[in-house]
Amino acid sequence: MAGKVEKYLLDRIAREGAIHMVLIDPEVAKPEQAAKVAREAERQGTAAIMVGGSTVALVERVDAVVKAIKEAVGIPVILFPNNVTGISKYADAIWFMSLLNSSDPYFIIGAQVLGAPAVKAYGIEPIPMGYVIIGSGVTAGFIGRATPLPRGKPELAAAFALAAQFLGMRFVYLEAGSGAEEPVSEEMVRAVRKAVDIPIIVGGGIRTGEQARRLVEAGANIIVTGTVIESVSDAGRKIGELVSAIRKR
Ligand code: 1GP
Repeated sequence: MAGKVEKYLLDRIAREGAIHMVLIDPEVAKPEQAAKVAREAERQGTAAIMVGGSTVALVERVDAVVKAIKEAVGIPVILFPNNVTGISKYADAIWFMSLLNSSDPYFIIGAQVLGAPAVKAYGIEPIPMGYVIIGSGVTAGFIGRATPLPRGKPELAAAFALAAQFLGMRFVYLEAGSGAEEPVSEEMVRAVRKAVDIPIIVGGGIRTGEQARRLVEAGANIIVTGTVIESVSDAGRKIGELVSAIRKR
């Protein structure tokens, strides 16, 4: 059953066609910086803030960043966990995700089993999502022991996404890896769009409004950016560029 945050996302996707999310890595951003970026993001029309990173080891850091963001903005905070250490009780929701192309069962179902009782006890809304790593996969691919999908094989991504949908996952995430040189190809997004009805999340290596717009035109519903927001001096301006590029005109 879809919860409050999921309904909110679906509603915004239905109204706006595609939405933007900022990813904040609690190992990079201090709580006050995270709050500042989140405030700018909300002002520019970003739909939600995701908190997570491939190597998060201390839940205290996740807690501090999530708390600071919650105090600063009204848009939901969704956890994007690398492991059980990514679960903060202060978040609204969690991408309850399985790294479908991992070669290690821990990242497919092991961490999920360990984390599920905490998600329930804290009352965090789980949103089931299939996660697929493409290309080099950067740190996420290495840590998650992924066998990354070749960039030039859109039909493989389509088959993974279809399997995710058939397994009951309600979102699919095509991940090029944080800081990837290139985002997932438009051709791949188009093939996945043809194959599935569930919303498609695309992230990794997206740096410009133009790239985001093209991915949305190919069929992406949620565009996630992290690195580019960390690297520019005017985060508000960059977020504004991304949000306005993907809004339905
Ligand atoms: C990483 O897809 C996200 O998991 C965002 O990637 O940091 O490259 O924007 P970037």
